[in-house]
Amino acid sequence: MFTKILIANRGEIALRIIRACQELNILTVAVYSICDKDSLHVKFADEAVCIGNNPSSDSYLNINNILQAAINTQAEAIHPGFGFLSENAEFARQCEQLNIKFIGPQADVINLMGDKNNARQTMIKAGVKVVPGSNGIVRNKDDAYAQAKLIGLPIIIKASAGGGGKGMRIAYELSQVKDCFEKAQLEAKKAFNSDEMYIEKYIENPRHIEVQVMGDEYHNYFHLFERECSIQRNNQKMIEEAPVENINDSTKKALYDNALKACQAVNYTNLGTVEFVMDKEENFYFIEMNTRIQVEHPITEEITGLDLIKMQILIAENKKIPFKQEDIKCNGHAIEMRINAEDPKNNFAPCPGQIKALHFPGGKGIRIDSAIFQGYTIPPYYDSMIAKVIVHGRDRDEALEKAIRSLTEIDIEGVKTNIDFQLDILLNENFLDNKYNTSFIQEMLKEDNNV
Ligand code: MV4
Repeated sequence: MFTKILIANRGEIALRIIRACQELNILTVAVYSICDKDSLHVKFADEAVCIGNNPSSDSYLNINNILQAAINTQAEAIHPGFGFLSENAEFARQCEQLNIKFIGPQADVINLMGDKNNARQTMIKAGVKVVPGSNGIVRNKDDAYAQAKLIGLPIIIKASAGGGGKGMRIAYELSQVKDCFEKAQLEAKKAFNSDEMYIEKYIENPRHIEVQVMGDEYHNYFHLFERECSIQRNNQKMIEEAPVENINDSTKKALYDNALKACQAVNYTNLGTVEFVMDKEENFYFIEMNTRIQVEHPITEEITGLDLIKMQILIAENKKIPFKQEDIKCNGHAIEMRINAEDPKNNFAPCPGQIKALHFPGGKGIRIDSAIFQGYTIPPYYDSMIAKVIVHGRDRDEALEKAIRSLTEIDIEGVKTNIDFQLDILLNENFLDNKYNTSFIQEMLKEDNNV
């Protein structure tokens, strides 16, 4: 058992992890930047250490300062949350070397999955369904052209060091391929200091469906059903649902089998997410694996009844997962809405500032994961997500009803938010009918402009 864990994060996820630790009787160490000194994660943790100035590169991304804080407070483990250092293999490696348990998979696995081309090649070898595409790295524009001819258009050119949508270019015609490749490669070099590119067949207007997985140190692998994450804008998810109600049971079973195969292929430990794109015919393909706990993990908690942060800690303590796959049942339907301090009328520009008044919704099946309060000032240095509203109902209709009511009850004053925009989505006929894919928001905004 751990007696003390350091949480290398801030905001609602830091609170979420502190709460899980408290229920497990584990002491907590918060870390914070200057502007976060009065925040709730500092207040609720047993100890708190300032790790630097406001820019995340000086604080929440500062490996040395965080490790020093862990050493000074004698923390036995570090939970990285999501974002920041959560998928930094170097950080995980340094933790391993200091004999501080990194709560996540091994550094080698983080490293492997962080290289998206490597991940793809590993999955091909393991027999996981991947998108048809290049067999390894595409070196130059002539190579790209030859590959595009073989694969067939449209294609998507991706940076191996990318993921989450950065450094990607789509070519619909052969004549665009060389130009697209050079632009994508230049972007990748700038953003990731790596010019390694690979190419896939572009699946147009796909659904973005992911499977939550976990594995312990004893080669036991579990899936925790799927999440629909197609409501996104610029690769930022806005609404997620679990489970997916309008795909065949045989498709679901195949998704789980592929996700578990991915885990087995790399001896995956701790929690992870296997991402797929799916077309209208329910053909699905592996695209990436995320080696962290995700923002949208609460919807999986709601449908399974499991505490995923506790599972992460238990697995990190080298404990065997104390149940069987058949014991995990999917109950009802959950929806998460990410509330951001941003202005949908100004291209979703972040809106930091002080919360003047605050009222959160409540009732059965309504959960708020947030670290804001009346008088709190949202700093401009970090991302703009300030709350997650998570609802759970017996079925999708009941969850939708709770979702809409929640967003009508919620009141956040002082900063602009995406709440009304979220309501537009929830009340959209296609959304209500569960007929949507990753192009949903883009199409909704297009229609708006035509009025
Ligand atoms: C794709 C794809 C279609 N075909 N790959 C988006 C995030 C990253 N995890 C991978 N992504 C995609 N990969 C193939 N072969 C569609 C997406 C995708 C997307 C891509 C560019 C811009 C916005 C997007 C939104 C959703 C999905």
